[in-house]
Formats: sequence, structure tokens, C-alpha cells
Amino acid sequence: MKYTELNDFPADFLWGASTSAYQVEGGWDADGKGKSVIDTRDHFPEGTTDYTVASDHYHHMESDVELFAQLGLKAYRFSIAWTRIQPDGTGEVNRAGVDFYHRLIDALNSRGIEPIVTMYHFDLPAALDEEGGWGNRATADAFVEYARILFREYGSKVKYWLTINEQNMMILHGEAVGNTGKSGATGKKGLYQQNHHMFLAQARAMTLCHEMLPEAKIGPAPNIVAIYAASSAPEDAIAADDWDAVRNLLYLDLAVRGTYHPLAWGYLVERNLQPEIADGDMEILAAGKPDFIAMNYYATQTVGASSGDASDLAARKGDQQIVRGEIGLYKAVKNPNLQTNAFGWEIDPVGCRTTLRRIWDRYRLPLIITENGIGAFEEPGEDGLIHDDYRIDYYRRHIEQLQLAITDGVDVMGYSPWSAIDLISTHSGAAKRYGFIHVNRTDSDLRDLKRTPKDSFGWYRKVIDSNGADLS
Ligand code: BGP
Repeated sequence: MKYTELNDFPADFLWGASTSAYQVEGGWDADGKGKSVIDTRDHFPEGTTDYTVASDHYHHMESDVELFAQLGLKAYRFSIAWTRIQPDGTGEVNRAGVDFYHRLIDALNSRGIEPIVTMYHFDLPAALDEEGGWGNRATADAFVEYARILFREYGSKVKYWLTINEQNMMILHGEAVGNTGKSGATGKKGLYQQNHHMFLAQARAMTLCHEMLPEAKIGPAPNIVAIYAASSAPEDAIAADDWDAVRNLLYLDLAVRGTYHPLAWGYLVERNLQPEIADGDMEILAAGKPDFIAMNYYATQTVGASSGDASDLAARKGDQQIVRGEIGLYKAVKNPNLQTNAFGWEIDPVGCRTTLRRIWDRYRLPLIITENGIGAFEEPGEDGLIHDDYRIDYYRRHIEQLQLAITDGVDVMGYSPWSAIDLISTHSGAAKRYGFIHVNRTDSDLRDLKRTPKDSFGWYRKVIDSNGADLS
């Protein structure tokens, strides 16, 4: 629908920016931190750095937060490294690690920046991984114990909590996000058992949060994108619905309704991938209720009917955004209406509106975008600055669509793009940059790690100052 007038962004809209611990912090073994699966990972794409230093935010925290304040952020979404809090993932608490996040949260609050805390962003403690990781039900118990520590320590200072970042990508693209494969069987059946245990952990953490912190709000943070049918052929519509169920709705229905989405469950049974569900599990899942849905949105996906043979599979590697197809389920199709970024990810601002509308329509819970952004190769020009007009253009077009979604009646409570500052990409090392702030390092050379605002920094500041009214 086209409107003659658009609704304003709500006065308390959370204009944010995001990072995750392992991608930004460095200090991988500082002050008693234990190893996570990211630290024990031994496969990195050729030529890319590991995460030992990252952007060294651990040692630049105060000045980074000062820059975030200059950026005008109303919110900052970051993750807590479980292994700083509990080096072995269970038992002993590491006071120095706990204190680091106290200092970070205090620094944010003192500048009026709302902390949005992701409890777990891909970096499972290696000690738990050794014991079978998410394949082991005990990891769900460990997560709840860890959640209790976080709520006790930070509950009086943090209102917004995110449980697990992109659980759907950990299941669908575990390789890409650093799973070591030690967490139980790597076969799909094992992965769906891990998935089930993560849902139990999440539901129990949500219930615990509401018990311990009645004022706090908690929600899941999957990667959600609208799925388009490749054509008006009815069979393509079926394939789009099927993939939507397996990629998106499986994760949202369990988080919100505590039930397995019927199409997704049918898919699991048909392929003999269904997890074992113990007595009482469905009650635990039903009891855990989110207050909002956080979602990471990068681009829609387009799919067609399966041919039922290997021709369903595209000759490319899949990742969070690039679909390959799955024999008997759907065929991945390139959307001829969309351009791609330098890394082959499609760019679809209108799809952001579509995604928000669909999720609001289905769940009627407030929504917040906790990731959205454009990865790019960037080197400072002769003036020493990054002129990232493509990033400004990307954000402008997405924020326009957010406002349209709000005018459509969707309750969007915030927008927290990826990323606040340059950090190490999940796939492509230091060369794939997302930040409003440039960090002077490369994959092979740590240089001086100096921070320099990019052009998008001043632009986003203006957007925030005008509460989304000035996108020029
Ligand atoms: C999401 C992850 C982030 C981040 C982002 C960009 O899936 O939650 O951690 O990495 O994708 O992905 P990449 O770094 O692979 O470009």
C-alpha cells in the first residue's frame, strides 16, 4: 500500500547498533576467560584472521562507548561471552569477567544508552562442547545456571535480554558460524536434537527471567527473512511455505507458542530427523513466553518447487543468507529484481517491510531488528577517511521501509544495525567490514587498531537526532 502520510517513529524508538563478543572483544584469554568453541575452532577461510584480538574492544571499551555516545545511540546490542562469566561453562564464576560487563553496562547507562544483552552468540564454552555441547541435555541446565548469574548480576541495570543469537543459523549453517562438530553428532538428526535442547534452554531462561526480573523483557533473536515464491506457479508457493516453515517458523513457533510448527515437524518426521522429546519438555516449552521478538534481517530468499533430484542444489556454498536448495524441499532461485553486495548477499529493503508485516501478523509481539547491514571491503582514502555512501544508501532504504511497516501498523520498537564498529566477520575475516567506525587493522596486520568514524557515522547520528525524520 502507498500512503499519503507516514506515521512517525515512536518517541522511545530504540535506535541502536550491534556487535557480538567474539567478533569485537579480543582479549580471548584475558583475566581468566575460558576457551569457547570460537577459540578452539581450527577451520578459518583462507587468509582470514582468527578472533584472538578482533577489534580489541576488551581493552578499548571506555573509549568505544564514548564513540557510541557521540554516534547518538539510544541502545547498544552486545553479547556476553559465557566463558568470561564461567570459564568452563558451569560452576566457578570468574569475577574479573563479570566486572568487565558491569563496567560496560555502567558506561552505557551513564550515557543514556540502553543495553540490549544477547546471552549467547555462537560462542559455547569449549568445556561444554567437550561434554557433547548442545547434544547433551545437561548443556540446557548449564545455560539456565548461567542465565541466573546474568540476571542476578545485571538484572537491576539491564531491561532488554536476548536469549540465543540465530539458533536457526547454528542448525542450518553450523559450519559457517563456527560449530566444531563436537557438540554431538554432526548429522542432521543430531543437529535437530541440539536444536530441541536449545529451545528448552531458551524457554527455561525466559521463565526464569520473568520470575527474577518482573520488569525485564526477554526474547529470542533468530535470523528471519521473508521467503518469496520464484513465480506464481502454485508449486512454487508450496515450496516457499515449506522453506519458510523449516527456516523461520520452526524457530519462532517454538519460541512464542512452545509448539513445533506442523509443516516443520512433518519435514522432520519424513526425513527421520525428529528429536527425542522427553516427558515434560512440551510443558517447559509452552511455559516460556517472550515479551518481544528480535530478529536479524539481511535479505529475503527466493525459492521454487523442488525437482526432487540434485538439480535442486545451486552450485554455490550456502551461508546465513545464501540458500543452496534442498533435495525434495525447494530449489534456490536467484531473484532477478535484487542487486547483491560485494559478497553475493542480496539487498532487499522492501523485503524488510514484508518480513516485519508477516511476523507481526502471525505473533502480534513487538519486533526489533537486531541486525541489518552491508559488508564491504574498505580502505581509507587519501584523506584517511572511509566514504561509505553505499552504507548510507543501504540504511536509508531500510529505514524508509521500517517507517512504512510502522505505518502499516506493525509494532516495531527498535532498529539495531550491524555493526556499531568494525569487527571480524563470521565468514570473511577482517576484510568484510560493517561498522559505523573504522578499526585500523587487516587480517594479517594488527596496525594500531585506531578508531575513525566513517561518513555513515555522521549520517546515522542525524537520523537518530531527528528520530528518523531526516534521512538526507
Ligand atoms: C549474522 C551473525 C553475526 C554477523 C552477521 C554478518 O548471521 O549473527 O554474528 O556475523 O551475520 O555475517 P558475516 O560476518 O558472515 O558477514
